Amino acid sequence: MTKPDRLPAASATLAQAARFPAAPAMSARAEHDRMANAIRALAMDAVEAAKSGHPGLPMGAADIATVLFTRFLKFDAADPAWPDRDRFVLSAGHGSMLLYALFYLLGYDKMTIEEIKRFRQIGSLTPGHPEHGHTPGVETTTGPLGQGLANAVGMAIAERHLASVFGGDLVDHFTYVLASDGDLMEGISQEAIALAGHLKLNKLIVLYDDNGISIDGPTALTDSVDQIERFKSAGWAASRIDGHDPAAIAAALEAAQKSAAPSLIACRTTIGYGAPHKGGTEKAHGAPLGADEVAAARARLNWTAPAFEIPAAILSPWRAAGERGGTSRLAWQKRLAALPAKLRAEFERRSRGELPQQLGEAISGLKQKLAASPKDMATRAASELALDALTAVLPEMIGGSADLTGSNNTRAKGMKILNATDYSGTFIHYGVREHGMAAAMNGMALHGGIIPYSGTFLVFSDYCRPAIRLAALMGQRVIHVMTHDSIGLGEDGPTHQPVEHLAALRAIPNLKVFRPADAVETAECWALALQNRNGPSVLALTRQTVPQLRRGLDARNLCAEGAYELVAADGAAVSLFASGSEVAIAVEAAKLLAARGVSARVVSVPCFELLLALPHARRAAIVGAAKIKVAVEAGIRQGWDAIVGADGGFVGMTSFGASAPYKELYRQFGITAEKVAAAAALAKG
Ligand SMILES: Cc1ncc(C[n+]2csc(CCOP(=O)(O)OP(=O)(O)O)c2C)c(N)n1
Repeated sequence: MTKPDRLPAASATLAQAARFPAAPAMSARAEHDRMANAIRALAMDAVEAAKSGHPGLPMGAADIATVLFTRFLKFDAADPAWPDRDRFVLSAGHGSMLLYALFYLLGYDKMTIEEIKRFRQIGSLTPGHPEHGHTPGVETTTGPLGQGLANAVGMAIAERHLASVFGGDLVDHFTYVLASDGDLMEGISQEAIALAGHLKLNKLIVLYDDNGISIDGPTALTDSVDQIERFKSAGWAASRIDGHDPAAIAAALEAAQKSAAPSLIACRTTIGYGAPHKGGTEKAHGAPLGADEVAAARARLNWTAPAFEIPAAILSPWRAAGERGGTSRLAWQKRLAALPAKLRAEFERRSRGELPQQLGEAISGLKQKLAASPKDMATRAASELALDALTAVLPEMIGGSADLTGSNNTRAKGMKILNATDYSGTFIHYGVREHGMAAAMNGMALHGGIIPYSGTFLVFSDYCRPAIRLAALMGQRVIHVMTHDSIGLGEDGPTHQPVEHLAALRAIPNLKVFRPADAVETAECWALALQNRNGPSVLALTRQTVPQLRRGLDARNLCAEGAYELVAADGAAVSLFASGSEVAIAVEAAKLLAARGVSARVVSVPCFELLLALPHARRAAIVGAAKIKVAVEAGIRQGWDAIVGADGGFVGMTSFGASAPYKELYRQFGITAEKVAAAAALAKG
């Protein structure tokens, strides 16, 4: 059954007749064609004006988008952030003009025709690829192919989970994706579809723009995968239709909405549909069509309006479609208002991404326990302790691991598994799918109502990196627990021992990399990661036991400034800086130096980004005035110069590690208190 908010465009048009100039009577098909051609015209015009961009996808997918947005998608142009809207992810972000044209036609407030004319220009709402947080209505930043599809899996997980927690009256929406050949060629797509099929995310509907063309030419050059069979084998419902036939598109969408499995609709389309010479070829993919071809396409499409002009008779049904969901939204708001006050407040708190008050108590309770009975333990184990306390008061935390649960210590006490038979769980076994996990987490965070955290080895941050980068770009709170953070993992050897990873992660703007030294710092870093609302965090944690260095109780979060003096020394001649497991080595080195009559202080540096963001004077005070500075970290030096200076000493790694018990490795690679003391003696003051 068609839901009330999924009225055919023609009926919606009637409802709006009073507000827009009357449209001449025309058949539903003719109206559909004209509406779809409006997308095509805007895409051609904007790309032409920008002298760059991708007209092919918007022109090819215009029919799909028209049917979806005018008849199926639950949304309200007046409130692009309405929590229970259907999500639409344009995974093939190069086709951004499809979204911008839709937003303009549907009447999204900020998307004026001026913005369309400024496609790809500085400060416009129409950047080259869709950017979440920049353009209202863009659900996720896309461009790196495959990511959007995997984000959508996370959104669909979030929807099922929140529906099971808050009920279908409050959370009940579909997640739609438009994916291209490139999206489906990327490896991440396999992780994403396998996970979605396994979790039976039946409200996830992927429309595949099956045009058989990519940049180098026909996809037959490189690909012979049967996508229908591929998706079916992953547990999806999959069908193929003519992507230019509105009736077929609608029928497939109706079937997909009723499916018990996620759905793939492979829509056979012609890239650059309407362009008589370049359409159907790679020439329509990523360059302006050129004045002659645009003129020929206008003629072919029977589009007579001047550039950037949409006739009122065509704009009218589009604008009506933009308002179609208004009633649904109001009804939803009423249902929200009618909820018991406590439940409503909790839903609203979670939707806003606000942390509960109990967070502070949970962290201070843990710190009190650790002060009362100090514990030497691996920081991964300390993280589990923290998670036991945190997940008890933050039900929005959804944890997981990429098949390393026991090693990452990410499943806290009492956490139920989220699976296809029970979406109310809060722990996800992602399988050996680090990239898919990281991208799905982005989707959960973007959906709202959830704080996702993961688990894998730090060395596999490389497998997550493209998604972490996008989380940073989008300012999303996702938290990656990455254990086995150095040669300290020992016998697994150099394949598993991160060396360059801390530096590589610290290079990503807006990502916070925490490397706590002991159980107390781990609790503090967890609090900071949760409070880091506008960006992702990585917690780099040890496999091996480290001593509890913070013995007294300090109510303040000493990690909040990124670094602090752990061991003071009167008139220190030397400052030793270290992170994580090497802080204890620095403390031992300070003792050696003291025994030799050299006064040395120790600064623990759990987070570069927080330290380097401090006002200069504060940072200088923490770094201190000692002439000799030495840093120690079981990774490469890169990045430390910002703290110790180019002339400062450094004890760490300059090569890959090796396979051996970890204490031997520290000796072998010279990361010892003795070497740190020696480096202090050598360092220039
Ligand atoms: C991860 C990644 N690799 C490469 C690119 C560059 N790129 C943009 S579009 C595209 C492929 C285009 O083919 P398709 O996905 O079929 O899109 P269509 O030509 O149908 O628009 C490529 C390789 C990218 N955006 N992301």
